Amino acid sequence: MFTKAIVRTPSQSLVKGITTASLGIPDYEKALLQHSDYISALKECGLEVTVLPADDNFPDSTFVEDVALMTPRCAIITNPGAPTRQLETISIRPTVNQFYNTVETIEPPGTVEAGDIMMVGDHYYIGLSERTNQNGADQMINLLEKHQLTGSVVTLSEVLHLKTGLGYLENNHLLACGEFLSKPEFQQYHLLEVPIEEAYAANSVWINGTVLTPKGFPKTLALIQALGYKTREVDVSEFQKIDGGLSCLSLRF
Ligand code: CIR
Repeated sequence: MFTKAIVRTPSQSLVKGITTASLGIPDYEKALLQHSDYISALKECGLEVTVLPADDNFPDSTFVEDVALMTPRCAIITNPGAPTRQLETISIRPTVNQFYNTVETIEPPGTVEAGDIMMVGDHYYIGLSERTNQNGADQMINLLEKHQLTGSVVTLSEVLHLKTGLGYLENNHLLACGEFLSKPEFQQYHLLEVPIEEAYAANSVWINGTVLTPKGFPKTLALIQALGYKTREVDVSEFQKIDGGLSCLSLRF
């Protein structure tokens, strides 16, 4: 169970966030409204939410998930692979320190963005991507093992982050899309195939029995509901325009 979440209000510079999508420029006012509804959804799942102020120096800083990994035993501040995001770690650290006695750090030349990390119980899958390198993944595995947790690497080539294409819904249920459907390491799970036209919805998030899903992906929603989960749709269209998904918008612990 999770009890807390950390989010950061989107900044006006959000419109300059890194993107590979061709969905247009985010509407800032709409993004603020959507972010506020996202916070409501987290609260509905029973989380106490810490809301950090917008930081206009960092267009992507609302995607707090990438700058820290919060485990039940320790927190690990990452070193983002995107050069414009590396200093986001400085402003998240004091907040992480408030909640954890043990805070570890990924050091250069290692890079890790925690959107590349998927937790399944005590095990953490770490995607090797354009943002997370082997050195960073090795450091992450060593730190996890230091705290009696385990990690393993997964290669990926089609998407930004590991969790862009995967969402673990607990109870052995794993949402997967594209290249992840055929990866040997995931065949042990009950794979729920997200249709390629709904690829964005693979990044749905289990929180205390409820699954948050992005609004507008009916096939994936039906797939999740058929398993008996309570669901809550959140419209995050403005974040999708800069490659951000539901999980990226919060640290949950
Ligand atoms: C970026 O490219 O870094 C942001 N525009 C999107 C980050 C999304 N984060 C995530 O998937 N965990």
